Amino acid sequence: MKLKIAIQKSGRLSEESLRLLKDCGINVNNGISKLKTDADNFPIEIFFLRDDDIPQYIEDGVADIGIVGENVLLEKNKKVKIIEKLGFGKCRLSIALPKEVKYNSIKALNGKRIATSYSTILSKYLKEQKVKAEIHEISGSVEIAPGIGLADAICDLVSSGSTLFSNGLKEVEVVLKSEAILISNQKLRKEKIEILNKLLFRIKALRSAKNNKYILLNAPNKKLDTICKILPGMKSPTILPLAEKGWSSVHSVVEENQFWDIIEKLKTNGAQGILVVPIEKMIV
Ligand code: PRT
Ligand code: ZN
Repeated sequence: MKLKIAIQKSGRLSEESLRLLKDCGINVNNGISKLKTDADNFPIEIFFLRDDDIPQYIEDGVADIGIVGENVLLEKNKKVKIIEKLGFGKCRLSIALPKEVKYNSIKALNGKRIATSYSTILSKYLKEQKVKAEIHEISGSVEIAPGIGLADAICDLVSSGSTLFSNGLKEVEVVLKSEAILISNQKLRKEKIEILNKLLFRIKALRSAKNNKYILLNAPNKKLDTICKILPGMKSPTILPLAEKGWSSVHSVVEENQFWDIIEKLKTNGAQGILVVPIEKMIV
């Protein structure tokens, strides 16, 4: 029994989707030159598809799980289960206007023509915002629509903003924030759920590792109590005596977002020779 995973064949999510599998210790055979492949050390089969097709394949059970942008899933509106946000492929779906057009509030979009490839998401958003605009569905190069007189505004994905900028457009509303997500068929068999859980265990270990750092420092023994209180750690810090009398080495794990606060407190409380090391995998 193998778990079938669908990932994007070639595009912005391809490389990171494959890297995620690799970081989970899965040796993918061949790579994306084929339609599908497998792994020699994990019961998984990998399908390489266009991202737009992935939600449908998963709803139908052709693939069991898949990686797509939330934007694609919401647009396609298929019946699948969202398992996990993956932290890459981050972007936003935004409405943009030619930069010289005045814009005070969303009401300014009433009666306007908006070009987009995301008509489902956009029409839902406009309805919520009580705006009546005309949606012009186009499949690509949305950013040129105002320039050629096809529309007054666009609704498209933005990451750095440079595409908007170089087309003389300004971002005025964020409709959706998106990132790559792991989705699954709603009725996976028990054996497949077991494989999925194994994969999720590994994905979570990677994420914990990314959000945490291993920290080593030296401290005078008389300060150890204070220093241990500053360090949250997984359980409690490890303390090893140094060759120099009266000093110890303290090892612990700190969260990335508390990191600078903790380092400052450690320093003011006598810690020296602080080393911070990335963690590759972390099982809590
Ligand atoms: O061939 P296939 O159909 O599989 O690929 P695709 O061309 O439809 O998708 P692709 O590879 O462009 O994007 C795949 C997914 O990556 C999207 O569904 C998003 O979830 C995510 N993503 C993240 C982005 C961007 N960032 C992004 N910037 N998708 C597209 N863009 C485009 C955007 O459409 C615009 O043209 O990049 C341009 C804007 O980028 P900036 O940096 O200039 O703002
Ligand atoms: Zn696509």
